[in-house]
Amino acid sequence: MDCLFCRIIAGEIPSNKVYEDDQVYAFRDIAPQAPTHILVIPKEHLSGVSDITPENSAIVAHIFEVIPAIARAEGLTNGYRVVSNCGPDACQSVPHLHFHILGGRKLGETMA
Ligand code: DGP
Repeated sequence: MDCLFCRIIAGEIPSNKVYEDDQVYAFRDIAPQAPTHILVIPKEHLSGVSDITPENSAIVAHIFEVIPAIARAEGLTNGYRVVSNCGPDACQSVPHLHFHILGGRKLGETMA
């Protein structure tokens, strides 16, 4: 298993967990870009958004149920941003599908 996030899910690499269920793991980003910066990942290895298909997309729906629950628990009452970088042009650095939750301050107006 050479995927960093699979190793985090397996507990081989320590992480600051904020949520876990049978399908999803969420933990604090090691290099936060906002006061709250959490990564939400499926336990199933998918390399990124481009790996989502009709056969596996239920996990994405579940992740998007988990995200607002995490945001509520983190007190992000004034809003937050959800980002998923996909591929080299988007500067994806870890090839395991993940959604960034960014919040805790007024974020920038531009996304690129
Ligand atoms: P991206 O660039 O969209 O692929 O985001 C990958 C994120 O993963 C990046 O914001 C930093 C974070 N990250 C990388 N390695 C680790 C790690 O070992 N632990 C944690 N908690 N986050 C990591």
